[in-house]
Amino acid sequence: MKKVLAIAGFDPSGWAGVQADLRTLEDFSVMGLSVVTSLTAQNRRAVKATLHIPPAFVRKQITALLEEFEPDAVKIGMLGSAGNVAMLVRALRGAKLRNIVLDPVFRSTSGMPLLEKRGIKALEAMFPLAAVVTPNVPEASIISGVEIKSVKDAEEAARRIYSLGPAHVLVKGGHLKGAPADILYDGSGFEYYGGKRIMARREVLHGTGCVLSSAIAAGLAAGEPVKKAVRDARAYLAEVLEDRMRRF
Ligand code: PXL
Repeated sequence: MKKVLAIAGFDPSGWAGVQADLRTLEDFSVMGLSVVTSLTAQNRRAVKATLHIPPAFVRKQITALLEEFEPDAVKIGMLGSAGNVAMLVRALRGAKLRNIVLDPVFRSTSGMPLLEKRGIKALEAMFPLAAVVTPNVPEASIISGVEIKSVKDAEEAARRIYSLGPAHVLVKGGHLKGAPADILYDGSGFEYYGGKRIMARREVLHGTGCVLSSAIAAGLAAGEPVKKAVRDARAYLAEVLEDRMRRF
């Protein structure tokens, strides 16, 4: 069985963070391993507080898992502190982990910082290790310095983020007006993923970035190329959202 290591925060609602990651990985029939970087107190509407796990303890979680398991892919989400970012860059390099999907989580929709300011800058050292980075529009703006109002702006942001070293950049267009378009850049061309906008309550949309990046990691673990892993992950997320709207 293929294995994916998810390194992310803990959300007590279970809709985001490592619990969402594990549920997604289970749906893709891959074994999920998870390391918690930060505890949050939140419901689906707002994050009330965070408690970042000290880097030395996050490292112990990773070391313990790598002693027994060899992950086929890694999903990285909320990291909390600059110290966690720096530690993880060293750990990823040292363990020669591959198929790294980096979701740069900076802030909750409700406005709570999920990564310290210094951590945002430090995260750039992780980009060259990533098979794909998956910023949404606000995150892509912060990383690239491009104010994104259109798909053209998103393309420029993707080019600039690519220059920081990841093999692929997926800018998720959900925050843009109009029909949502995600764009994937591999240094030579763009792949466009369109679709109809799924009109869901904010609660139902909570944690969608976590689900998408885990689903991409599951595809990479199974040996899929990034383009196909992204296509399959988006189809899976659409199914998850339809199901959530029916049931929750
Ligand atoms: O979706 C961003 C996110 C990621 N990880 C954790 C979160 C959130 C948003 O609240 O709590 C743990």
